[in-house]
Amino acid sequence: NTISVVGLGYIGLPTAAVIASRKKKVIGVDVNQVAVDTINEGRIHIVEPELDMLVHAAVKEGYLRATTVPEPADVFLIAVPTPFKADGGDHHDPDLSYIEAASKSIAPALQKGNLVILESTSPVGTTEKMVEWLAEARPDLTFPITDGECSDIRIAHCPERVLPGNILQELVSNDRVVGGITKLCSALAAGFYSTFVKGECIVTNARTAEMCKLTENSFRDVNIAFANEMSIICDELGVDVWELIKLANRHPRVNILQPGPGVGGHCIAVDPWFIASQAPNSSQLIKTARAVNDGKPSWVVNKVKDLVSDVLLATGKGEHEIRVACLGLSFKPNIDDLRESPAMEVALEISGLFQDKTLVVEPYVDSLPESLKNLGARLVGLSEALKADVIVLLVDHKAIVDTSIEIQPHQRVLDTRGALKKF
Ligand code: SAJ
Repeated sequence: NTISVVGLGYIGLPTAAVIASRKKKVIGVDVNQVAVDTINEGRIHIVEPELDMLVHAAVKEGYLRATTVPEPADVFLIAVPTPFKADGGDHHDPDLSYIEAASKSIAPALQKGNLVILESTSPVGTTEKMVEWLAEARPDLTFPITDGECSDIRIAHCPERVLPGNILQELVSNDRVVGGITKLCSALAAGFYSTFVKGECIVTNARTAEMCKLTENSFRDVNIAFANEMSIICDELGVDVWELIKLANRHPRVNILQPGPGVGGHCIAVDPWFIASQAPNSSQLIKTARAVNDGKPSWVVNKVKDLVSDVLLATGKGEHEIRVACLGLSFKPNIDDLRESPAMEVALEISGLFQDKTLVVEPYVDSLPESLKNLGARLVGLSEALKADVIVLLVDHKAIVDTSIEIQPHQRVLDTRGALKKF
């Protein structure tokens, strides 16, 4: 059995490596020649714990090989991005062009009996569209339409659910929702996953599987928005939101998530829009949650401005003497991914407001992004940052929050994650 994984990014490459580690022949396909070359050298182009060792072993033992041109296989797994349309303005419509391009690229390699599984997070109806794209490209083959009819090609959706930073473990241990175009497609796809997944593979139809993934991430976004809204209300009312949430969560049916400087990453802040874009009038709560979470970075920046004014008043210092320190830049703790990061958004705004006076701590990078450097922000160690007049904790990296910090009377601290040990 040969498995082809199309799209060798954060989902595709770990999936390819895990399957190859089970001594299955895997052909990885990606349009990025550099990624393909890197993988064929047994190295990786993304950051994920333990992935480098797994890929190295799989390539060395001959189970994993990458290419830019799809080749015949028994199972095709499509794991390409589904971003927003660039010209969408405020509409946030999903861009399915990567899925369309991937479908068209595998079409010439398809053979009777193949199973094609879409793993990319997709709006409802995308798997059905994939069937149309494939059928158009291969009129000589039959594709699944309704139950009871046999087709040459079997097609299903099985959304990935892994957490960046813990992908290799979750790929194997998480339950999977498998939605085929027909019952036979579902059963075949579930059978495929059960060869490397220890979690349960639960069968449904393609549209429900698509909606299930969007719902999981929207649920998390709405719950974080509630926590973020509570943090703003508590700040106004003089209540410690962290203590409040701990206490409320002692109720057996309450489980509030944690407030922060906003919601980042490539999924939680994106997927709710896929629902809102298909049902705009009925997605009021989902859209409001997005607005609350997207508004949090500006709230943090305004708090920092207030704290700076406070220091100026209390110390009589001139504005040019003030130093503001941002602790953390990544979109969540203990990873190096700065893309779509609310911490980065806050640090950029602060660096713009306090040019040449902003210090940044980010244990996971060797140098600051150009955008921050251009505003005169400096990458420093934690001990230097802790001497700043205003200290803003943006990411609860272990390396930062494990340090107890001693605050001088003239210093002000904004802990957006409720994680600093102060005394
Ligand atoms: N965040 C909070 N408060 C919290 C939890 C998270 O502010 O209590 C923030 C994080 O700091 C980060 C953002 O939310 O900025 C997203 O982080 P995350 O850890 O919640 O999620 P991701 O984006 O790394 O991964 C999510 C996961 N989805 C769910 O937990 C429902 C993962 O299982 C999905 O596979 C992934 O999205 C995806 O690819 O869709």
